[in-house]
Amino acid sequence: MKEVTKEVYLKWYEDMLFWRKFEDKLAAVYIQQKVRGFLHLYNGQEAVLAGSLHAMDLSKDKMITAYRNHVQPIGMGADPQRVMAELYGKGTGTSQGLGGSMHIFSPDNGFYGGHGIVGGQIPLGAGLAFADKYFKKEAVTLCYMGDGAVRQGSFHETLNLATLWELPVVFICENNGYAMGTSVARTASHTDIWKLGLGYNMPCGPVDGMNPVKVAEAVDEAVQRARRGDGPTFLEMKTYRYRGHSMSDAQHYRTKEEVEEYKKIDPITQVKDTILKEKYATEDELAEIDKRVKKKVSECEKFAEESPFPEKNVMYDVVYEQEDYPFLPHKL
Ligand SMILES: Cc1ncc(C[n+]2csc(CCOP(=O)(O)OP(=O)(O)O)c2C)c(N)n1
Ligand SMILES: [Mg+2]
Repeated sequence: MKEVTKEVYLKWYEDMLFWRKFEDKLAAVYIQQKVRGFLHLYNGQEAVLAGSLHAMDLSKDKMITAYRNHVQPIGMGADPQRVMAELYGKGTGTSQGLGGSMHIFSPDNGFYGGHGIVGGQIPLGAGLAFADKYFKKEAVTLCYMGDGAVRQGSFHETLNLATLWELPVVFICENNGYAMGTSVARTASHTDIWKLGLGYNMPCGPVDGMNPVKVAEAVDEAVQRARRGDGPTFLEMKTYRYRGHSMSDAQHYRTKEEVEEYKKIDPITQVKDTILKEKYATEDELAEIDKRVKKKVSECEKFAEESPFPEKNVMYDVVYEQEDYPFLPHKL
């Protein structure tokens, strides 16, 4: 694995803080009804993304996930201003404002969404990996899902074919404890989700999803296995989301104390503690990063606010690949 240097720690700190603050801003503007529809935030789960990115080759590897999907494309290299504009439904957004929260897409950066159907992205992730294998691209797809999604048939059908065809894919379950308001313990007779890989003869295991180093190590091993042609891996990242399922969740299914317990092992705090302990930076230098992050988030907000809404005709132009579809005059 690439060494986890001082620079990596500082990047992790800045990236994770930016993702957290970017989403805090989204929560604030959602309440002002500037962002509409559903909004599922990733706060608490950032180490899974930071560690994964460390193990990926961003020049060719791909990522696909569910609807908790705002910061992944940013991590993959998409312009955060355009991601925020997408959430505002503005014409400058990554999908010209027509996708919105659950459907961020940026294939130029290897990010393939953004899927609202629970488990819907799992066969698609295997499909991306199938194409890369078929065209001998030596690329690996990282396919993320929640703990609720592993109860879907699509998960089991996909794992079966992925091992049979030795596809270059890493399946990553982000077990944040709940599927909406339903705890993992209420959906199966055992809570070791990683063991589902055993039934498909797939290398699998649990990972501390609050620690980016642990995530990077596990994902690196899985990515290398996939890249050398030895097939898929299934990883269960033990993580936690601090906010509700979506913005309209009263969270009656858990206690405030439980949330506070997890905040004690917060990924950003863990990385900050290491930086200070190892003297990679001083408190003052970290404060400078905090200031830079705040400014970047404000710039995203300003860009989204000031961008125009898309022209109405755009909705006809972006749905179909075939340029003359649907054949009838359709412009407004
Ligand atoms: C096929 C399908 N069934 C139900 C829903 C409604 N739904 C949206 S999110 C969700 C929970 C999924 O939980 P999990 O997979 O753990 O992901 P998390 O939200 O925790 O990231 C459900 C049931 C849906 N979107 N799609
Ligand atoms: Mg969940």
